[in-house]
Amino acid sequence: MASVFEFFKRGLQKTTTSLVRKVKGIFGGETTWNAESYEALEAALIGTDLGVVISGQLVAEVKDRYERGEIKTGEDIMAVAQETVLSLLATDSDTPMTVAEEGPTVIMMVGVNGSGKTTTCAKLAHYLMKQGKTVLLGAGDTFRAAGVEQLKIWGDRLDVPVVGGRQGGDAAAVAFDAVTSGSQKGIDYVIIDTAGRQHTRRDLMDELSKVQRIIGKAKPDAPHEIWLTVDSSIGTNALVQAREFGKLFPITGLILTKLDGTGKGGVVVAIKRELGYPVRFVGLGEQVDDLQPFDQESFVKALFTA
Ligand SMILES: Nc1nc2c(ncn2[C@@H]2O[C@H](COP(=O)(O)OP(=O)(O)OP(=O)(O)O)[C@@H](O)[C@H]2O)c(=O)[nH]1
Ligand SMILES: [Mg+2]
Repeated sequence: MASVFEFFKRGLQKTTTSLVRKVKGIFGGETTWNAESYEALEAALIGTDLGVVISGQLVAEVKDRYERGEIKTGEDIMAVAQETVLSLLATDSDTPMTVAEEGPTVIMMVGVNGSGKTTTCAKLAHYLMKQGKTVLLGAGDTFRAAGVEQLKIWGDRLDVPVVGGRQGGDAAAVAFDAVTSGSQKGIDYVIIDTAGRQHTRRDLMDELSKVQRIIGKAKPDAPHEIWLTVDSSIGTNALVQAREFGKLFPITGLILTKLDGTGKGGVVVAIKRELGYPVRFVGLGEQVDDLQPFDQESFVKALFTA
């Protein structure tokens, strides 16, 4: 079983390799460090989508330590980066996930088209089942022709019951039925998939609020968690998406998907720092096992370890 650190290491490979190569290129020779090197370092850090603010703070720290004679190699820089980013994030105290006192805990998955909602519902079901929990999936994407079918295929594969409706049917009704069924069957977790939507579409956002409201009719304390999936490969745009979604919708956590395919893994740090949403899980591939609970320390270490 791979450790959490190894999972992140693998997922962040593209980001880290590219950063390490650049840092070696800048600081590998015998040259003394000057304004030009710092500028190049800042550009390399911004390239990982860590964000301008954090990148700037990091460079200032590196410069300060170099001038005090404390560091002199590219490896030292990575160590400083690791330490500084961890201390910048240290004040974050993530709200733990809310779990139902009685009956199923209901998690609603929301996000823009193609960000990984449906796949994440399946991965999450698998993860919870490995912890000995029972799970039921609600196929609330009645919008897209294959939306319900896609989740049912996952359900069959994982041997998880799926409550689904017709295409074009009422997503809120499906969610209601899923939560009711989960309660009746004594299921631990009900995970509700929803149709992809842009935050700019007010009508679709209203529809999503309705799904949330109707879930509350089926079980008054639900939904317990509303998770936004964001595709980390879009880098800084993921931050914009999370910010805009958060303005319209009470999200309680983030799932950062597709971290495996991107050189922009630093965006996780930027999102945490700027928006403060707890990152619940990260997606590191297309398989059912490729979902990892987020752990800040392992993540930052993996990000800056060559
Ligand atoms: N590499 C990689 N691919 C992923 C990950 N998560 C999802 N995908 C892929 O991204 C594509 C879209 O995933 P879906 O789960 O269908 O996304 P969605 O948000 O449900 O999409 P819509 O329902 O159309 O809005 C699929 O091909 C997934 O296999 C991940 O963590 N890593
Ligand atoms: Mg989907």
